[in-house]
Amino acid sequence: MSEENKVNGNSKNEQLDQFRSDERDKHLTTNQGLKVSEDEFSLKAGSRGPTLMEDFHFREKMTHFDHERIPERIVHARGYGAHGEFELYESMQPYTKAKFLQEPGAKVPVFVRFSTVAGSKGSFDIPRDVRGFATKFYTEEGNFDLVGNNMPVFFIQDAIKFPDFVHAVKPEPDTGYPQAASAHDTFWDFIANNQESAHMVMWLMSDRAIPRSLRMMEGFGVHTFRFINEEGKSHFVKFHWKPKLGVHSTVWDEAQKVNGKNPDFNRQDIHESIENGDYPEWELGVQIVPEEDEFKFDFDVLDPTKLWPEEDVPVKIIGKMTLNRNVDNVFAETEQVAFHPGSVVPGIDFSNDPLLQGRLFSYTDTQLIRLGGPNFHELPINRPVCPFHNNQRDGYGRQTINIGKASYHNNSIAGNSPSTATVEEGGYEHYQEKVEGRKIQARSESFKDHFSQATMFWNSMSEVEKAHIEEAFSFELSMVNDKAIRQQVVDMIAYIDLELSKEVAANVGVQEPIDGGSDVTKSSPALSQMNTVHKPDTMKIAVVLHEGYNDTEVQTVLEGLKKNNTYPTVISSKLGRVKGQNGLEVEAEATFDTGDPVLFDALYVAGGKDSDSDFTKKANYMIKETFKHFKPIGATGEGIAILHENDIADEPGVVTGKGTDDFLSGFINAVSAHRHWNRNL
Ligand code: HDD
Repeated sequence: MSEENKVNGNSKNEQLDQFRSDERDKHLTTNQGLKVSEDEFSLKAGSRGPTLMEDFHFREKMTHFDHERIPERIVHARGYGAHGEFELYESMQPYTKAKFLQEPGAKVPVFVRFSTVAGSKGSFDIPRDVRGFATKFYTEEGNFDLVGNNMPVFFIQDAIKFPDFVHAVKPEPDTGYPQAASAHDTFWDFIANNQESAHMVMWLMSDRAIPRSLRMMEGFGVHTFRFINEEGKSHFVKFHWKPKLGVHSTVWDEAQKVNGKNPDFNRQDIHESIENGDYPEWELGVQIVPEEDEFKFDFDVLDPTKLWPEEDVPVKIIGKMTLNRNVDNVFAETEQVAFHPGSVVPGIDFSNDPLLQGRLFSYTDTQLIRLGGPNFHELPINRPVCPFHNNQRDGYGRQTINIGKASYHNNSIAGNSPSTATVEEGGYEHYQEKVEGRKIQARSESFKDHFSQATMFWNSMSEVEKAHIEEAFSFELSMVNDKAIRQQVVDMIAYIDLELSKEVAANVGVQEPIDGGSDVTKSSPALSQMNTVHKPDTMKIAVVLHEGYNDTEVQTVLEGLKKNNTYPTVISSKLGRVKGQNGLEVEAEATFDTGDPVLFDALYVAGGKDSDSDFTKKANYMIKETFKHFKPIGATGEGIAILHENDIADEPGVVTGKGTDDFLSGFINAVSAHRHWNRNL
């Protein structure tokens, strides 16, 4: 195990250490431990003869290789995982008896897996899609899995529709495309015919669906859960993750280009930030509603297509999660991790949300096929850090060697052990909710308003965000071949906002809706990304220069950028050392071919006295693309002349000057702002 992995007493890390294997400086052996003397040539009858069955090393190596793949997840196949810890700020003792939520300062190890939903494992990182945000807390009372998304609501209200929804969004069965995209007929046909999706579709068309970084998105438990305290009292609770860096997104044109230039953009971004020690952090927030207030809202708290506006039910920040260690092995950890919303600890319980109820079945079922049997809980990444004992036995891949005769309950030969625990001893007791009703397959009346919160979401958006939503609807529906589906969706949007539906109708070649409109005026400012945190930290800056640049200015700017915790990358016509006019040398780490502007958050053009027309042409491309995506641009020295060719020097977020402190602070301010939306484009 590498030294840096020996992090301060993290119990999960210590447990994983028993399973780590470092192959360096070791002999190559078979799986039976036999040292191998030849690994390049199979055993043959003569050097030009046939391979012999007897070659057990060849057979073992090949058989293992042939079985290296397991089924990818039906959804959330493309994931990125990392380890970290959760630290509690404030005791939740009045609300829950969960041990890891009692003592301020208490820490528990966590493992997080982020994911896209629709694409397969080898798809790209920034499709327009929901992101999974699944956290496993390894607590002393067992694993608690918070299996959430980066959007607080969902497409459907009842789990029975999940297979239908997923079939609709996946590549169409008769063609096998499109990959990782909702912009196709079956998805929108599903939406139009299952209008409970209206609110979630607004989120999906918003900038939230194309995050700049996994480190810059919120997470939500989505469903209403319960906190149960020591006295057995229940409160309804919703979970939130709030990123310390704020919520930031790409723009659609940029996202599409990133997917080609670097399909691993998001995973590389978070991997590198952890390696650099810029640990991503989120604060955990809870919204708490006493059980007595269940019916005080104009929506049903059990309906997963509804959120609790933060202005009505404040988010109480109770702790912080820090991701501080990348995985050692993606398959062993990120691929084999098995989440389950039903993994809870005493003090946390479920609500009757019919989507949650169905999920409680689905996750175990999927792991059985995906991980090949009932012993997936024994895989190192899935093991709780507390002991586990029961009478479950055998099955594929069993690792535990249970000793003794008794594997049943009740017994006398083992003194009736393992024994159940009383509630006082930490035994889990399901909340004794009183339930009455007829067995019925129906949607509750209280679940029937599909549009009010969709309109509230729309009302809460800034003009820029609204424009993006309109463009997203227009793009997606333009990809739908069947005009009738386009019409149906536009008619549906009319019930969210009539004006929006008219604009989209005009863009996608269908009739303006006649019916529709909404009288919902409520908005929730917390939903707009405009009201988020703005910091320069970890922003990636492309620094474009050529031989003969102004050494003093470039040096000041490069140092200043680093001091402000941004990541500058020098880009020039070719890799290697680039000389300034007074002999300073900086290393170009990317060329115009590899350092495309869509891969950076901002651009600084320093130019150079010796630059040629090819350099200027490429620098101009960098400027145009960066400008078009509303990102900050700075220029000093010869860079200013190149900038002037574009006639944008007076535009917002464009900073010029000498490489002095003034220029630097202006540029850093522009970088902090992230995007400058009020540009003349
Ligand atoms: Fe799910 C995976 C989140 C509804 C069935 N889901 C999965 C993952 C996340 C979510 C983050 C990836 C876990 C990982 O990284 O391994 N799912 C959600 C959220 C939902 C939701 C926030 C709605 C609020 N899911 C949902 C429903 C069902 C499923 C209604 C089925 C009834 N989800 C699955 C699954 C997956 C899964 C098929 C695929 C792989 C896995 O479970 O382990 O069982």
